[in-house]
Amino acid sequence: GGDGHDNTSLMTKIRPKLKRPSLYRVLLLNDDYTPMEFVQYILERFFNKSPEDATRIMLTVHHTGVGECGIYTYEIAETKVTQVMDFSRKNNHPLQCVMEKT
Ligand code: NFA
Repeated sequence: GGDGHDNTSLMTKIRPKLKRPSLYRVLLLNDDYTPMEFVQYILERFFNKSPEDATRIMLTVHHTGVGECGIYTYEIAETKVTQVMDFSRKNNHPLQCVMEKT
């Protein structure tokens, strides 16, 4: 039929209904043991931060308990969290990385 669900009738233009992807904030959480330099390295390696931004974000986490590393679509945010958690565990640091819907 030509009711818009198919492409069989003449003069039917399809406009795919595109939905914007939900966005997720990736956060680092403070702890008493992870070295500051390790957190800065994480921010540079996994979140492509400049050394200056990495220091600023690390200090925000240190002083407030939490800080934003970036905002991504679900799959990318999930990958970042896994990369940070795996790398921290491999280096015997308790650093926690989480994501939250914006
Ligand atoms: N609070 C940690 C320390 O004093 C540093 C840190 C910063 C840890 C940011 C985790 C996140 N060594």
